Amino acid sequence: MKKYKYYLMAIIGVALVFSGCGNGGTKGSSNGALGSSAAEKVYVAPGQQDEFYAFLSGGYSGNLTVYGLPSGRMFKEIPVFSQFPTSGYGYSEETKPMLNTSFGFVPWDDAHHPDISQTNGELDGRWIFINGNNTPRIARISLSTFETEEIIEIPNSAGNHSSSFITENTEYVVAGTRFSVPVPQRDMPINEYKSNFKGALTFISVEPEHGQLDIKFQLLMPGFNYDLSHPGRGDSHGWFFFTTYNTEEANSLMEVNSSQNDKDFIAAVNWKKIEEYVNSGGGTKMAADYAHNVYDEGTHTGTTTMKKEVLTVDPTKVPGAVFFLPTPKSPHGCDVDPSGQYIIGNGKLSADLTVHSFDKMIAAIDGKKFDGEAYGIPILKFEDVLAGTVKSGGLGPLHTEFDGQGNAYTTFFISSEVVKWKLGTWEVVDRKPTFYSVGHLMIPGGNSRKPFGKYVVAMNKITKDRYLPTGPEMEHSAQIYDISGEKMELIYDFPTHGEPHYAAGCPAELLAPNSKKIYRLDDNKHPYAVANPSEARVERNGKEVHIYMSTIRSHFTPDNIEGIKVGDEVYFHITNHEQDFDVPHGFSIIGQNTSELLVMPGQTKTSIWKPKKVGVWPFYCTDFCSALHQEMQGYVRVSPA
Ligand code: CUK
Ligand code: CUA
Repeated sequence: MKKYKYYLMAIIGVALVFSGCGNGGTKGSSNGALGSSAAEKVYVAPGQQDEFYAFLSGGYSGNLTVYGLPSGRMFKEIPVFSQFPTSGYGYSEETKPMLNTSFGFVPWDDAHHPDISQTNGELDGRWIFINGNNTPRIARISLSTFETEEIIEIPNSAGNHSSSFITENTEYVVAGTRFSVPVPQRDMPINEYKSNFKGALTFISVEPEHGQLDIKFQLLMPGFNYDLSHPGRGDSHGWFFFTTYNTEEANSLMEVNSSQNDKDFIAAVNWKKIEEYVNSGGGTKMAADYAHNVYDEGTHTGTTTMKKEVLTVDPTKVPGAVFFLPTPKSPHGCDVDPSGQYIIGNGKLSADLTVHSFDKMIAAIDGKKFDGEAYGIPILKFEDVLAGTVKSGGLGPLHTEFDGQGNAYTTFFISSEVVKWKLGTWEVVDRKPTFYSVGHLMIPGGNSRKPFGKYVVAMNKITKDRYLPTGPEMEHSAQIYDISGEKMELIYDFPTHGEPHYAAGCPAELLAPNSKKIYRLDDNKHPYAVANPSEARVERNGKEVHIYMSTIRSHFTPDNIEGIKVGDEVYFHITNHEQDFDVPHGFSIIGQNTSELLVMPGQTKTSIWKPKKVGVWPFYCTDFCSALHQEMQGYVRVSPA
């Protein structure tokens, strides 16, 4: 309770100190006063392209947005967990299956942490993964097509927060549960949480060639909250680290009851050891329902498979596989430096950052120097694993990234700043305010062995006066700092979409050359595709009507459709026969409640329409595709049933 009071006092104190920033509308004085050199640094001239891609999670928008660095220009929103009318994602028959879960169709989620695939610990630019927090899911997105190719649901999990971080050869994408829950789920009193609930840490294998996901095993841990995670790399490759809070196992009044222990844990998991155990027949199969949704590029169609079983592992059955590292004050971020030597746990309720040493951890394990156990899992001694403490002088540390030059950058939510400090000496070398209340930060490659330490992007939770007012609801705000010098320099603000929690970035040259420009018509294996406009037709099968429709500038074939009756189920299968890059056609029909379709050249997309009224009803192309776009239209005649 004492600590909680201190925390409140700290917040109030900081609010007073920083009240000059933002709350009072002190124009000009608090905005980091940018000069013309900052303008030059972010200016990307018309027709020129950015140096980096930045992928920002959309938070409760459920999607992923793509920006350029240093310009801060937004290029695209990639729909992942949410329906997206702009492209018909989650509305078209081809993409609806991507949003199936064991709870039914769930067309949104809360997407927090993107991570780019790696080879030998360096970004390889093949895929980007992102987690859905709410209805636990992991998505894999192609960085060639920038489309969601796969979504796998995670059973036995709830609040899929310490996800989706990947091992250094993309062997696994890892998902940890925020909420511990009864496993398997069952009807039981909530206040019997303690020692009965479990926290699942899920290791999902990634097939090396095509990236297909498969749950390899779930480690069923004690009922703590597993907040964030990071892979080991270099020397620590083969390990994975997870911050925990609520080691008190409280089930209500969490802000007080889960903050009692002076230290929670970082859980260190030797996944290679568990992999061996599982490969030699270890683990227990458990009944579990979860959806596995795969989008096939050949047919341009998603399919859902419902899975029935998952392999679980009891950590106490694999000696030497799991240890707890005591870490002060409810740690949030769990970040491993590029060498893999340092594991940084940021206690939310602390001013200091705790840095653990991987080598010391191994030495302590080898020497069996334990300080008791929790549910059969050995606890290492804090002093034995501590590499150093960063006396930050900030409040509310959350996340840390690295520049590859021996520096770390940590965000402080309460004191609204990014603090730069040195690995090894633990001294603070610079600090810059953020506007305001920063969550994560991102350096391209900052989550790998080879960061590109030129810029850091701070993602701020509170926007206040940074932009022209748009009413009570503001978009969130990100800021770009030049970190190429000794001191950080704030060079740009840009608004973001949804709530970016984390982001991932990479050099443009890694992705741009491999970016797919067009789907080839010859490769289109969609069952309702037509190879050319002359094959367009209407087929009736009972009450189902299938319209095989072609689009090419500037007409639909067929464009006058008769013989449809009220009560029919009409499928418009639209194939785009354009052969030129970036010439989509759209399709929409009056009264349609399933959004329009956007069909890229070489693709086929399907929309269902259930006519309710007799009449002659227009449809039209929704994407301005040629000078005769407004001529791109047609009619459907609907007769009485
Ligand atoms: S996060 Cu998800 S609550 Cu600090 Cu990674 Cu924002
Ligand atoms: Cu096709 Cu407008």
